[in-house]
Amino acid sequence: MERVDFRSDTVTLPTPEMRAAMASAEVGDDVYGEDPSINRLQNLAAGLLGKQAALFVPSGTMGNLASILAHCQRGDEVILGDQSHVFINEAGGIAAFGGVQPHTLPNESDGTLDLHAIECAIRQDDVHYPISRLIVLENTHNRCGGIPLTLEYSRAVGELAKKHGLKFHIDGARIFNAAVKLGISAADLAAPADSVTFCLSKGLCAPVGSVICGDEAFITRAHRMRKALGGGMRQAGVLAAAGIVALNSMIERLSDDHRRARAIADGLRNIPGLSLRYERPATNMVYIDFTPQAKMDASAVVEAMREQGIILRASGDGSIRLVVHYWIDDEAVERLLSNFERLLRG
Ligand code: TLP
Repeated sequence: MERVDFRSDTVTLPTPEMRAAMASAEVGDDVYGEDPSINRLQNLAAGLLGKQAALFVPSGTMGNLASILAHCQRGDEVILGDQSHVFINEAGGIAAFGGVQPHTLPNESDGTLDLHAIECAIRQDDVHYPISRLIVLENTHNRCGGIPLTLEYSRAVGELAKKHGLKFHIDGARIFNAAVKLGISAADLAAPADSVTFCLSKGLCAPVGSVICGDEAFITRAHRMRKALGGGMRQAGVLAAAGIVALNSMIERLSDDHRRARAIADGLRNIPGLSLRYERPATNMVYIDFTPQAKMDASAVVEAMREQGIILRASGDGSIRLVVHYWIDDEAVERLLSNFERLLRG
């Protein structure tokens, strides 16, 4: 029985084309800046995101951390969403390693932060207060259903940041999902921000790595932070080679993942005991809650599905997030739906 894994798009395995590129990648010592594949990936990424420069890092978490450390000093404050990955899922790194204080605002259900609330959160120049230095947004927003933040909203935040002399970073782990969904370029979406991190190892299928993009001076500082965090790698061109394939051939097809996520939502909508947290998935994620009338709860469903080779994960709050990616085809969607029907209706 073929195993299909809906836990995350982080589970994606490299494609055969990526494996071939990795096997034949030209490499050198990247700490000396001498890895031709990494240099090629960084140039390609900077061009796609419309920024002056880029830096390859081992993970999205390190990308966000190195970026925030490059923007902030100890004691500075960063304004970000209370549902953001940086705040919830990055082990408190900005506080632990940077002495940076998170100032959280409630994420609206569409992943945005209220503009007026951001403005009110910016500290006055007073010795009692930390210095407001940075705004961080997430696009697409993972915990808000994988929703893309619009260009208009990103521009409004960019203008607000400028007006108050703050920096603006986008955790764009899935910024290409957002760009494909909105039908605009990732460069347009990134333009209002000073820096953006995006991941190669999620929907784009590369085995390892993320890229930070920004202007030359920012990337120089982020480079130093990456070294301090132990993220200076040597012949990592074998990884960058897969990333180049990802950027050249895996972006446009993300719309297939979005179509399949919608098909999953359509199939689950009328199953008794389930409720969709977001009626129409915008990108590649479907969040489902279980009502008290459900025949089984989330963890029982996860166990029963595993016996059928369908790998899911229940969250602590009793919901399940289903994530669609390159290795989920139409047949996998059908299998998932028929098993939900069997378990909860049958
Ligand atoms: N997200 C993972 C888990 O950590 C929750 C997932 O399965 O979705 N920003 C965003 C918005 C992310 O969703 C993630 C990973 C990251 C950053 C971190 O990327 P990695 O895992 O490469 O450190």
